[in-house]
Amino acid sequence: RTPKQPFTSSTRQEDLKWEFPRENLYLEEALGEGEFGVVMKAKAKGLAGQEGYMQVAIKMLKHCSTPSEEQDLWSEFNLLKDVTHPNVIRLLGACTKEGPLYLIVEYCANGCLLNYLRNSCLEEKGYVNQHVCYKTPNNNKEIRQNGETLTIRDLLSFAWQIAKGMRYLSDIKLVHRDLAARNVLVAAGKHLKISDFGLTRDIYEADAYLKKSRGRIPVKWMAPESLYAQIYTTKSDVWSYGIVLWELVTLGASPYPGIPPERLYSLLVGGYRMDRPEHCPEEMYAVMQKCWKIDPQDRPKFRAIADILDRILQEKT
Ligand code: ACK
Repeated sequence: RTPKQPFTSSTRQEDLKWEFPRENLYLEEALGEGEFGVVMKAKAKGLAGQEGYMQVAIKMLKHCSTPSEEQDLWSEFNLLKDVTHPNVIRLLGACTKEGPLYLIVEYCANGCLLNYLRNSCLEEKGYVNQHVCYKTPNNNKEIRQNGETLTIRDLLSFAWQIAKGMRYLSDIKLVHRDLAARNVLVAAGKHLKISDFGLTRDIYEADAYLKKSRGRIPVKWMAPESLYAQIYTTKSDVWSYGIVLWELVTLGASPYPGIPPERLYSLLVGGYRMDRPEHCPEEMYAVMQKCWKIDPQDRPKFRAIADILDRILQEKT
């Protein structure tokens, strides 16, 4: 694997091995929209040597997207070509010729983790605790309907799967930069896949990536050094991972409820951290606290986090 090449036409030519005939894609409904992208459900005929039709998701740009957003989608394409891990979204092909860029990725039947959590209830000690269907400022439902009933073990397994996907990304020296429950997908069988690589940047040589300015900034998921100095490393991904753990145990609540984003940095530097949520196992809160150490070097590696969760899960069987 070589460092990511600058965006040139030659970068496009190598893409032929991923090329999939556009006419063999049958677009269905939109699954969702981001700031500049659209994700469509689709069927692909004869993809990856398979006979018949395969359910896939297609990532594409909106009509109003800018050249820089187009470049982000190309960069996501280039990164996804090199990633193969069961807990990271898999690229299946692309349409790069005679039309807009389409990235064909595996379809995750249960959508994004944030919505999935928000539609779920927590089963505790053998009964469904309807009131652990958290009331959050933007999700003020007391009892969720038609969702999953999850156990603490499910939540620990989710935490473990995300840690394994992140361990892999950090091993290949990729910094995600936008790790959050909204950017993790839930496939059948409660399998999680880390997604949304649009902002991911290669850190092959440099230890940190200084971001260029972009639109919406996910302040409440960001490490203090990212907020203050736009420094993004695997260690800032570890901070965000701690926030994802908090999202897991609150079934998708919004972090730092009631705190305006502009006050967050000074609170964090002053030592403020979110409390242990109700129903959060002590060991899981201990991991969160380690992820939120002010000095990035004091935060654990994803490898260590995955090992801790593996051990907790084994103890719970
Ligand atoms: O919760 P959702 O329906 O699941 O809302 C988001 C939306 O698109 C914007 O990201 C859905 N989505 C994105 N990628 C996929 C995929 N590969 N499979 C299924 N749903 C997806 C996501």
